[in-house]
Amino acid sequence: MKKINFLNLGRHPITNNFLKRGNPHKEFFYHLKLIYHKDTKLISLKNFIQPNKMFNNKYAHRASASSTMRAAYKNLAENIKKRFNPQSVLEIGSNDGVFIKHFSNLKSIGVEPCKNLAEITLKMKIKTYDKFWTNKLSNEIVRKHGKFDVIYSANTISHIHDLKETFKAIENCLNPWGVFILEDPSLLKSLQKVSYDQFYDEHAYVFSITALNNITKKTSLKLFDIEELETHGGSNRIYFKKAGNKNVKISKKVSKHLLNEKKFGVGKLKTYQKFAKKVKKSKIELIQIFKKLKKLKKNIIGYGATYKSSTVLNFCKIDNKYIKYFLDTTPTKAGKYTPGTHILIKKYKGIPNDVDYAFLGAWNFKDEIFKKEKAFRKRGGKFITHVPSPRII
Ligand code: JHZ
Repeated sequence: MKKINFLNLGRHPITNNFLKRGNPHKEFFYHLKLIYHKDTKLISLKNFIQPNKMFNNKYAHRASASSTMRAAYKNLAENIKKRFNPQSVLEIGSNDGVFIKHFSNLKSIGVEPCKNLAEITLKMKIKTYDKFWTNKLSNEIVRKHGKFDVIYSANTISHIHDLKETFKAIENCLNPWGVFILEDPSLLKSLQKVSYDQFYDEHAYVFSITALNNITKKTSLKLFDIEELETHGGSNRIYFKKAGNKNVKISKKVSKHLLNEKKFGVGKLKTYQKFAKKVKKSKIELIQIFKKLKKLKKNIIGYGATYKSSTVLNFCKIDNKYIKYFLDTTPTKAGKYTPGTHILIKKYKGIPNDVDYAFLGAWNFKDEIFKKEKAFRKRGGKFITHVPSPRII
C-alpha cells in the first residue's frame, strides 16, 4: 500500500495533556505529519500515538459542554427513534452520555475507554465498558447483551488506528437489519476551509466519504445515506446497513456526495499538495496578525481551548507571549495550561472589559459564541480566526 507524505505540521504535544502548574516542562512531543494513501484515498497521520497516552482517566473534553451540541444530540436521538425504532443501541465513544442518555429506557450500552467519562454514564445507570473498541470487546458484548439495532459513533472511529478491526467488530455487533451511524469531521470541508487544525494526535484520520466507501467495500457494511452537518466545522453523518439487507434503499445522496468529492479532487495527491501550500500561507498570515497586535500592545486572549487550537498554536508557535490566557467553559480545563504553548486556561465568566481581541479556538461554535458575546463586540472587541483564512472579525 503506497503512502505519500504531503504536509509536515511540526512538533506537537498530546492535545489532551492540559498541564498543571509546576509541571509544564515534562511533555511528550511527536511529529505531526500527514499522509495520503494511494489505494484507498485515505488521509491519515504518519505517526500514530499510543492510545493510552491520549485516552485515559484524565480526558478533558466533554461532548455536552456546548448548548449547540446538547441540542444536536437530542434532536438526533429523536430522529433515530422515529426513523429506525431501535430496541437496542450501542454507542462507541459515549463520552459524558450526551447521546446515549436519550436511550436509557432501551437496551443501551456505552463504550468509553476514558475511565473518568465512563464513570459519568455509569452513574446515569447506563452500562458502560471502559475499554477500547476491539474484536475482543465486541465478542464480549455480543455474548452478554446480544446484537444491536443501532450502533452509533461520533468523533471516535477517526480516533481508532486499526480500521479493519474496527469495522469487523461493528459488523459483529450489528443485527442483520441494524444500522451503523458514523459521524466525523468531513475531509472535504477541512480542505475547503483550510482547517488544518482537524489534524492532531487523536484524529488519526480525517475521513472523506470516498475513503470510507473504499475501505468498507471489503466488509459486509454498505453506505446507504449521508447527512451533511455544521458540527465541528463541517461533519458527515454516514449511515451503513448490512449488505444483505435489501429492505433499506440506497439514497441518491451517496453517489451525489461521491461525485462531489471526485470533482473537488479528493482522490488526487495534487489536491493535498495544494492544501499544504495554503496551510503554510495561513501560518504566515496568522503570525503576522498576532505580531502586529502585539506591537500595538493589544490585550489578546484565547476563546475556547479546543484540541484543534493546539495544532494551530503549536504549528504557528503562538504561545503565552501572544495570548495572555484562554477562557473555556469546561471545568476540567480551568486552572490548567495549554499543551506545548503553556497558556493559562481560566474558567469562563464572561470576557473581561480590558480584552481587545480573542482568538477563536472554538471557531466551529462561532454562531453560538457571537450570540453570547454581543456586548464584547458592541464595545469594539474583536475575534481573531484562522478559518477559512486568518483575519480579524
Ligand atoms: P470542541 C474535541 O475536540 C476532542 P475540540 C475530540 N477528539 C474530537 O474529536 C472533538 O472534540 C469532537 C469551549 N467553549 O467541541 C468548550 C467555550 O469555552 O470544538 C470546549 O472546551 N465557550 C473528541 O476540543 C471547546 O470550547 C463556548 O461558548 O476541538 C470546544 O471544543 C463554547 C461553544 C465552547 O472540540
